This record gives sequence, C-alpha cells and structure tokens, in this order.
Amino acid sequence: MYLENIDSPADVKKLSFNELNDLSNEIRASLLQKLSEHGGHFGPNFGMVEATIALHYVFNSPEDKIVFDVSHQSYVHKMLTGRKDAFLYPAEYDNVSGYSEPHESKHDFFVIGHTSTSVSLASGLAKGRDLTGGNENIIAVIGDGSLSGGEAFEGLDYVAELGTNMIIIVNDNQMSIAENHGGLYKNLKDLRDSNGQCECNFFKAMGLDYMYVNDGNNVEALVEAFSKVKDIQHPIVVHIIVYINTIYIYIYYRKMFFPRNLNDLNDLDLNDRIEYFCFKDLQ
Ligand SMILES: Cc1ncc(C[n+]2csc(CCOP(=O)(O)OP(=O)(O)O)c2C)c(N)n1
Repeated sequence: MYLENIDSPADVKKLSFNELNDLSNEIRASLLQKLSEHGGHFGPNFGMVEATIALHYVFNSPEDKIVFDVSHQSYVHKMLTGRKDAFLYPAEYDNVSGYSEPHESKHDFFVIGHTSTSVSLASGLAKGRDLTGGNENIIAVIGDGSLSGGEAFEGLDYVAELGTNMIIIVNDNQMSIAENHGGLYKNLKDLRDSNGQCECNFFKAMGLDYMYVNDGNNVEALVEAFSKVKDIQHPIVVHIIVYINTIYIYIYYRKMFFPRNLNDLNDLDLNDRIEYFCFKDLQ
C-alpha cells in the first residue's frame, strides 16, 4: 500500500504516474471506509483526489501555500501531509478535524468553514508575499458552488489587479450543496461545452488568465497543467472538471448492496464502474 508510506508531500513526488493512480484508488478506498463508518464529506473529497495528489506532486507545500474554500474538501490534502493515520485506522479517526486547521499541520493556513473565502484569503497571502519579497506560489482552491458568493467575486476582482503570482483552481463538479443557481452557471456550462474555448468567459472578463482542464480526475493531465502554471508571474484560473455525482451514486449502490464489504475496492476500476450509474437514479 502506498498511502501507508506517505508521511509528507515529498513521498508523493517519488511515485510514478502508475503508482499515483494506485494511490488515488487507495485514497478513495480509505475515504469510503472511514466516511461510511464515521461520517464526513464524501462528494467534495472524492472529486478532489487526483487534483490534490497533482497539487502536492507539482508544488512544494508548505512553502507554496494551498488555501481551500470551505475546506471540507481538504481530507486528501490531510492524508498527504502527515495525517493519513486519521483516515486509515479507526482508533485515530477523531485526530483530525473536518476542515483545515493550522494547529494540526504547517500545511494548513486557516480555520475556515464558510464558502467563497479562499480567493480572498489567498490574495492576502499573495499580497504579504509581495510586500516581503517572497516568491512562493499561492494557490486558492474553490468549488463552482462557492464561486457565486459575494466574497469570491470580490476576491477575483482584487486578484485581477494584483498582477503577481496567484493560481486559482476552480474545482467544477457542477454541484453546490444542492444544484447551482445563478447567472454564472450558464457561462460555466458554456465553457465546459466548448472545452474552455467559449468566447464569453467570465474569468477572462474579470481580467484573469485562464486554463481549462477537461479531465480533472486524471493525475497526469493535472500534473501537466499545474506544471505549466507553477511560478507564473500573474494571476490565472485553472478550471478543472471533476466527477462527483456519479461517485455519489457509486457510494450509494456500494452501501446499499455491499454494506459490510468495503475492503475490496482496490480490485475495482472506479471510473469504469461509475459510468453505469447516472444521477437521476438517486432522485
Ligand atoms: C457562507 C456559507 N454559506 C453556506 C455554506 C453551506 N455550504 C457548505 S458547502 C457549500 C457548497 C459548496 O459547493 P462547492 O463550492 O461547489 O464545493 P463542493 O462541495 O461541490 O466541492 C455550501 C453552500 C457555508 N459553508 N458557508
């Protein structure tokens, strides 16, 4: 098992892409096991497995700073930054909180639970970096649901003028706590439908650079994209499309039909299995 040997992001960087894919499956299996027994945020974390691995593969946390919105999707980050035991061993399940927590780790920067905060918080870190002559990467992760909050708009507005390094990962799983509402979402759909090429682009209109990654659950594609924006000298949005709904269904069926048999997940090709289910089946 690779996860058992991950004590810090340096251990992630030693793995090949094949090994990183195995690590993704192990992480999903551990999340499924722990969260089935203990509760917690399934969907946000399932969607972010590959992206979080790729972030830690490419960037150098904690010098490079990753700020999560809501921070309920930071479980994988916790697993890769010295806290995997709290996801692997039932006796240790309560040793981590469900959100980012600086008291737990030097890789966490804020105690946060509110949506729409990460871009603003990260912009403060970027401004501080610039004032003190630093050169680390500042990365904000924000979901599509949180993107329509007022503070997120303010953050994007501010960052566009900042003019220095800032990387905003838009984690687009097409779902907020329920379905998304608001004018922004038509444009996100148009961007998805056009493979990021739609001429009308909310992020560009705000004055930000933009990159689109269709396969946000592919470690190699994400590593390539993040490598391109690492050390960039202006703000950029990296819009990644991740799967969440189908994964909910997968969990739903697994829990219904195999409630006591969650250990065999490593034998399954998750992506193949989830293709069979569609979100409508749940409703
Ligand atoms: C200020 C505020 N309003 C509402 C909530 C409730 N809430 C928690 S997560 C969430 C939606 C998150 O959706 P998204 O940003 O797309 O992230 P995902 O969970 O899909 O990864 C909401 C509305 C909150 N935490 N804070």
